[in-house]
Amino acid sequence: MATGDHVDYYGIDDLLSDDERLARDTIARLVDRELIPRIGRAWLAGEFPQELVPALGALRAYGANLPQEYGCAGMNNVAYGLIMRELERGDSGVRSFASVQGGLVMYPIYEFGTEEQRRRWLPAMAAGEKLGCFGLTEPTAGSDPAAMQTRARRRAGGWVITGTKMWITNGSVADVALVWAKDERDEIRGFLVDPRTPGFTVNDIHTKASMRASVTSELVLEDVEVPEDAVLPKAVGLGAALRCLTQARYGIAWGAVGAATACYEEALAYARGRIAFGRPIAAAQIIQERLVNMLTEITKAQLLAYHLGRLKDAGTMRYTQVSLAKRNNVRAALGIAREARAILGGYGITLEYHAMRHAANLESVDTYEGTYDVHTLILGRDITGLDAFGAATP
Ligand code: TGC
Ligand code: FAD
Repeated sequence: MATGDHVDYYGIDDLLSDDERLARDTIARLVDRELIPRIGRAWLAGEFPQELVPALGALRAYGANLPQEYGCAGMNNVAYGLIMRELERGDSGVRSFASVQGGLVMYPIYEFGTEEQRRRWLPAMAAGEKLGCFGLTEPTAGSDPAAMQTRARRRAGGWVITGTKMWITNGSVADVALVWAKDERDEIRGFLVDPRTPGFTVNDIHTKASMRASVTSELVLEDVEVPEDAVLPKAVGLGAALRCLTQARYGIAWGAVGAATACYEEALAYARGRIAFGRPIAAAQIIQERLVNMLTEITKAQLLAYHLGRLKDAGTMRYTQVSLAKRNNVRAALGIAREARAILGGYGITLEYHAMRHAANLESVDTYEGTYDVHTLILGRDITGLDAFGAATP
């Protein structure tokens, strides 16, 4: 299916450039042919569809909004968002993989790294030849990353890092881990760590009932020695880590629209064909109301993502605006996935259909990259000027 055929009640397609449509349709074709037919089985088996990694690299889908001089696609942020949307129409785990690779590892290398670090990593990561993970969260510090306990101590010629990172997407497939740690002055800094370094252990988390087609790991660092050139020189302070999150959250705001689209379209098609009480269930007022509510939420989410993209391309986007879109679009998609599951009746709980898988995945998306509550408090602080997070409340 060409993606121009997907739900677009307000004609947002007309606002896109040819290049943006091309980026969208190229990824959409891959998702339709290579991902959707096999994702249910991979998800059930708890397998990340690794075979897509080089294909997405060949299409320059990783870090697609970074410059061409580093082997990236050099697209604008709307095109990048459309790529995230199409990937998540397939599966949130696959979008997650690409978000982490591009938004959480390539972006900080580009933004905070040396020219040598950029040249070493970005072309290979854009091609999918090298993979990255981003270690910020810890077992006892998720919403409040400033409370991290991982430490980096200076030694002659480099640093020694000790700590544990939890829930790390791409952990065991990564060639490089961006690990955030506090230095001796309690300053948070970012380090590019080779997972093969002695003292670095990766344990995959196998008990997930969500994001099953994504690799999620614990990273344990016990006196891991890294050279001086492992540090990202401009990644200093919590603000640097949070700037990376803004990139990934931006992609999630778009991605959630993809998952919601898949669920809505599946439910609409099913409702038209499913006969109950002698007529299609789509003829029932309650089903129509549900579908209309889903369509309305998708349309609102599409408009938020689209305009956020234009703001980002204009260089005026604020991170609080990203919070609003991430919070709204993910929660809306979660509601749409649950409604779609209900319209599908008993069939809706199987993996032959997609709604249940999307709903289960979206539980993670609602939590990671700042929970719904955390984004409420970020926005609450922005509009009231009062901090409701914790002890620092004035
Ligand atoms: P706070 O005072 O708010 O911030 C410190 C400095 O950073 C600035 N800032 C940001 N800058 C850019 N983007 C953002 N999103 C920013 N948020 C804050 C802020 O202006 C400040 O600058 P300055 O110059 O005044 O120093 O620090 P806080 O400790 O009060 O932070 C609280 C809070 C809740 C905002 C923050 O810690 C937070 O966002 N918590 C949620 C943690 C989170 O989202 N973790 C995600 C881990 S990665 C992940 O989940 C990957 S999932 C896979 C995938 O992405 O697909
Ligand atoms: P907590 O912070 O303990 O929150 C628990 C609950 O308390 C939540 O409902 C939260 O909203 C609420 N809460 C917390 N503080 C407040 C407050 N002040 N007021 C009101 N309510 C509050 N992290 C990475 O660093 N890299 C990754 O690649 C990564 N990938 C992930 C992949 C998956 C599948 C998942 C599930 C998580 C991933 N994470 C990753 C971690 C994710 O970012 C965290 O789970 C998230 O930030 C929440 O932290 P937490 O789990 O510690 O929950």
